Amino acid sequence: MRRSILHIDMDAFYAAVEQRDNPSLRGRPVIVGSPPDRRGVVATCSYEARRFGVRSAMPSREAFRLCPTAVFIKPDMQRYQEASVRIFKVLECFSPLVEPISIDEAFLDVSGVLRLFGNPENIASLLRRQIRAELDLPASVGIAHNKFLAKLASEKAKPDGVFKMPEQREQLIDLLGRMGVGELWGVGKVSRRILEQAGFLKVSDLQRSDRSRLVKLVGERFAAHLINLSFGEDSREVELPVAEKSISKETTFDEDVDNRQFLNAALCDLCDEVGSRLRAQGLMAHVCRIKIRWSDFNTITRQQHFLSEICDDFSIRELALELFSREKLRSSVRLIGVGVTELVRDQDEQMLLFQEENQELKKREKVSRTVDAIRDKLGDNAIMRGSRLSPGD
Ligand code: DCP
Ligand code: MG
Repeated sequence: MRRSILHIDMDAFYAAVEQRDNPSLRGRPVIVGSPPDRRGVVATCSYEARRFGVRSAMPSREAFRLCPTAVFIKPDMQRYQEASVRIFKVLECFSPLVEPISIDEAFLDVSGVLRLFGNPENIASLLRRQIRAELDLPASVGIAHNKFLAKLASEKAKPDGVFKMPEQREQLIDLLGRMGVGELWGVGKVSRRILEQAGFLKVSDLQRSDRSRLVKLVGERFAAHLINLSFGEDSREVELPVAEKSISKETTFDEDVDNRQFLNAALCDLCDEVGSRLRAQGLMAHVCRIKIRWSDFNTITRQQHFLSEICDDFSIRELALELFSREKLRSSVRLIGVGVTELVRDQDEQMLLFQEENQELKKREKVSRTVDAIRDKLGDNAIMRGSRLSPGD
């Protein structure tokens, strides 16, 4: 049985919240992000500003050059977060299977509620109407039988619309075929360049490709991934959010410690434990946090995002040690701890496979998993990892 999947994504989310709360901004180009006279980037902008070529992640200075009449607004995350919580409450009225993807985006599997609410088009329109009524914000919804296609559909639905992917196979293949390879899930800048240089410009080039040639170019797994996507196939399921909010481990010393080398080593051990729990649960983490309790019981925490989601020990060590190195040892340390938060399921691994920056990460993950396996078999002390930060060191 085919599933019915909706992908919902709010339109120009931060900017829409600003326009809602300040009517004088409606209908005008609004840019949320750094001010134009500072270094920093655009978080998002209203569709009025997009007409001038302004985009997310563009330097604010450049945005100002493209659209000098725009109103620049500093982000107010708390208000966006509040709106997000209310949006997810609405989504949960329609299906128990809601997978949050970001602050303004989610997948819904509505296969089980069709009898209750009608067909997916009907659910999409009810849902958009309810978000409008309760939050006064525009949302777009894509409908399809899998996640990949539903996400493409919501892009086509924007702004403030609904789009359903064609059900007929020929029509679907034709629609996909006209897309650029860079629009496929998991194709980043690097893989796009490699594909294009080899003559794979459009998705139709992948559909028609000789499989072995593609395998030679990008490897077995990524080739399979690309071919599946080029025919609109994607077997990922809508998954509920990860229940566990964080994984952490701390240690209190028998006597307070002021030797940084000793503390670094203790921190590394904790990182490895956190890493192996993360992997054992099939999770990836976005944020690393350390905790230090000084001898006077004062306690601080410091945290930072990883460059991308990770689940290997080396990345945790690297960031934890860096966070720790920024702290002066004002007094001796009573307790030290490390944790990871903003956890997600380790399900997007193919997506990372082929991007250069991720090859090192993959290597780190492989080494970490090998160590897990050996420790499982032979006990925790079977391998000492020492203080290496990278498998190649
Ligand atoms: N965001 C950000 N930096 C980015 C991209 C996005 O801070 N590089 C923030 C601002 C967006 C929000 O996340 O409002 C949601 O991201 P989307 O990619 O969904 O973008 P928008 O909702 O703003 O616009 P769209 O209508 O294209 O979805
Ligand atoms: Mg959005």
